[in-house]
Amino acid sequence: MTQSNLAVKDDFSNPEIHVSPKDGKLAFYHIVIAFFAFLLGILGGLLQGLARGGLIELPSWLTYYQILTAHGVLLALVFTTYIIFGFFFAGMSKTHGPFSDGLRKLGWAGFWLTTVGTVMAATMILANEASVLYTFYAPLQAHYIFYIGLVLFIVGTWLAGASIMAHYFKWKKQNPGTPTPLFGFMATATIILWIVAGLGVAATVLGQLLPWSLGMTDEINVVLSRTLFWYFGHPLVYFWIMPAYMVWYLVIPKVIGGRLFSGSLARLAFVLFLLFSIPVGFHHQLMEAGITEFWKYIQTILTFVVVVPSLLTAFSIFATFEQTGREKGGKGIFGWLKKLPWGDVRFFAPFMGMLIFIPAGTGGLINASFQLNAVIHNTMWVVGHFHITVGTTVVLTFFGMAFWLIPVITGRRLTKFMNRSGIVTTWLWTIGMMFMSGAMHIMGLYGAPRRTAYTTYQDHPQALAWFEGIFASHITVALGGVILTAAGFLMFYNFVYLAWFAPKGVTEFPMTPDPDDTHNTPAFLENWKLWIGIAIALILFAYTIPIYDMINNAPPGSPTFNNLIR
Ligand code: HAS
Ligand code: CU
Repeated sequence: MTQSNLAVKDDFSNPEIHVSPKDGKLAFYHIVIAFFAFLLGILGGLLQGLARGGLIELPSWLTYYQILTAHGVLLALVFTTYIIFGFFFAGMSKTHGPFSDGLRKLGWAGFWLTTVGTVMAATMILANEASVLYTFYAPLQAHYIFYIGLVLFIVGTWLAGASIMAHYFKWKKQNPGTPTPLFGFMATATIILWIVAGLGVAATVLGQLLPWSLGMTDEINVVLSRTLFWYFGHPLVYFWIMPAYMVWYLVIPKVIGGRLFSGSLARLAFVLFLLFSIPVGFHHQLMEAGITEFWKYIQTILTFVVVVPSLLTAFSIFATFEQTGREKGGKGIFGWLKKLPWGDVRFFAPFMGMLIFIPAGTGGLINASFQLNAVIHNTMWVVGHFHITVGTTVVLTFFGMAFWLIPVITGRRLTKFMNRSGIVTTWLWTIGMMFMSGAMHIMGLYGAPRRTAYTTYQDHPQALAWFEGIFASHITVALGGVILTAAGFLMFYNFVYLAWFAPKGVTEFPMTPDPDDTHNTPAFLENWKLWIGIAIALILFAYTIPIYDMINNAPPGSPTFNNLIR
């Protein structure tokens, strides 16, 4: 960083301690892959929205399920994972100092392994040899290269995760008796969650799907493979939301010129996520045979427990907003709201994400309620639910983050023009999602199934109605999809500009200092052995007997069913 760069000032610059350039490079590579996956992913979304609404016909060499798989894998798995690790590497470098050469190399090894896995899986999807959707449910079968790709992807993220955790624990060892920086604490909780969850994918892929796709077995235990998938699949959604919460807890207070309400509460929330996010996968299988109602009931209760840390988060962030707004002179019940920096994309995009998470999280509570799950399971409602949770709350938070993180690591400036472009992107994304996800929710209540290509079910009146409503039809979904695609293109442009074309300079890495209550943080919150132990105990409690039953009382296995691909 040169003196002349430091002299360039605008609203967002702040010559503070920076991410070390070598760590920044590792973070940057992650973010580049994330946004290219994003671009391809949204193109898939557009095609599939138009095709499902009957507005276009796909060419014979491209199938609906192939695009659906590409869309889900590229956005839900690739975009999220890469941007999260990019954020973690940069944030750890900023808050815990530069990585040692050894640990950085481990991070790179993880990056390359994950990338090789991604390329293998993506190639098979493009070749129409793996149109198994992002949940890769058996008995749909993919090419064995797809499964090997998945394993490499997971193991690669474990290596990257190990590098981050080792960096954190090194700090902890060097500073005995001191509470660790919140960023490292939260990143570590998220990574432990991810590693423990990934064991489920490793188990089903290595123990079931891979041997089966290699022809070593003819049949597969479907309920077992789905259970192992959801053992991973639910913590997966927390792996997405926890880094978004990290932005809310650690970045937003700084951006709005305030301080975090409470550090201990934030730590407690993350410990609760670690404990209760995993033993809850059955809430995705409430309508499935082969799991007794008792175990569904237990996991449903645990699901309602894992809502608590999200409510703690809502409280903390709301309190931070009010505290800051009042400190800045906001009066009356809501006067403090006016003091928030509405014109700053670093705040505005995540804020829209938070706002939408209120109905989105409420939808989650509906899903988790057994009787209501019977109404919405396997309908478009669920697709609506995940487009406003991960597709809006998480994605808008990551958009907001990109506007400072990318220029920080590329040594550029976030300009006012880019800030405005970000605000427009946020509005477009939100409006597109209102149409699309709103229509999906309503159509789901009218019985429109998910995971289906264009069909009118032989012109059945009920199915035809799904194409007619003004506010709730496949046409509305497609319209929302077009607006979303426009927003997505704009975001990709923002990314390219911030990465390679913005003026050189210094952009602030907004990171709130650990709050005043940090020295009062109860020491047991830092006791990782205790939390990992309890997490494992809860998992064993919730899963041992049902999995034992699935294996020992298994019905005949299912033969391969692949008519989606052909
Ligand atoms: Fe979910 C299905 C239950 C949260 C993602 N979910 C899915 C699927 C995905 C997904 C991808 O029980 C589909 C998987 C598939 O392909 O089949 N979900 C829940 C519950 C929660 C929940 C109970 N989901 C999420 C999050 C996701 C996500 C987060 C991604 C990031 N979900 C389900 C169930 C299913 C399901 C069933 C299966 C359905 C089926 O049958 O297939 C809870 O964690 C939600 C708790 C959150 C809240 C909201 C708190 C509000 C906050 C915002 C505060 C706002 C502020 C601003 C501070 C209760 C934190 C205020 C300021 C102002 C000025 C107003
Ligand atoms: Cu879930």
